[in-house]
Amino acid sequence: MQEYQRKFIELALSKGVLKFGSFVLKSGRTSPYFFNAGGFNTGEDLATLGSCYAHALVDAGISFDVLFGPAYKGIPLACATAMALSSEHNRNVPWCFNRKEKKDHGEGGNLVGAPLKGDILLVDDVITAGTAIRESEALIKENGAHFKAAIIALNRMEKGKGEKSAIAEAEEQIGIKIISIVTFDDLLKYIENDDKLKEHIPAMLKYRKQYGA
Ligand code: OMP
Repeated sequence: MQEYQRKFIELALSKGVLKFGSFVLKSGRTSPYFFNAGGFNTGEDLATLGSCYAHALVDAGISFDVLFGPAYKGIPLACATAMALSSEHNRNVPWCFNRKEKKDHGEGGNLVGAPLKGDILLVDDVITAGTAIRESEALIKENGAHFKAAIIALNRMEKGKGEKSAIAEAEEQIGIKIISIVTFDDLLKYIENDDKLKEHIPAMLKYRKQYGA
């Protein structure tokens, strides 16, 4: 595991973003863990988070023209990533976001920031069934841009509608590459080496057996 991945998991645990217990997901599955990105709620959290997204992006070696943060949760994530790419990797990339409600005065439209043009990289927190990402796909297409890739914080590595992972299904159907800061397996590796968290391993393994892809 890379240093930024360890740092990310530690921040998520210390902020209660990553919790163990019993949680009903949007899919109806009952999961032994939950990731709530909204808990990264201070300036320092956001700076660390942006740095982790930027590291993962640079590691993946993906080229793109514009970072896109889908409303609402993706907005601070794309902003923090753009700032970290500039301050830590000397890459000054344009970024933009959408608003959910259309504005008919002032500058109009539902996009704010840089023009949504060229190869788009979407920044978001989690993809489970891929519902949210498909809405962004439509918006990107409407604007004549090319949806190239997405980066998320956590890849839960779960089955989608069939036997393949939801991520693989979304990658195939939308024709994009999806990368993540950490995966379910990274998380498992981390908790295996943590005396306090070890107790959650059986439930995590059981869940992976049932829903893992
Ligand atoms: P999709 O739009 O189906 O891809 O699901 C993404 C959503 O799952 C997120 O926006 C959350 O509402 C929710 N979610 C989490 O945020 N964290 C998790 O660990 C699991 C879920 C989930 O419900 O699957």
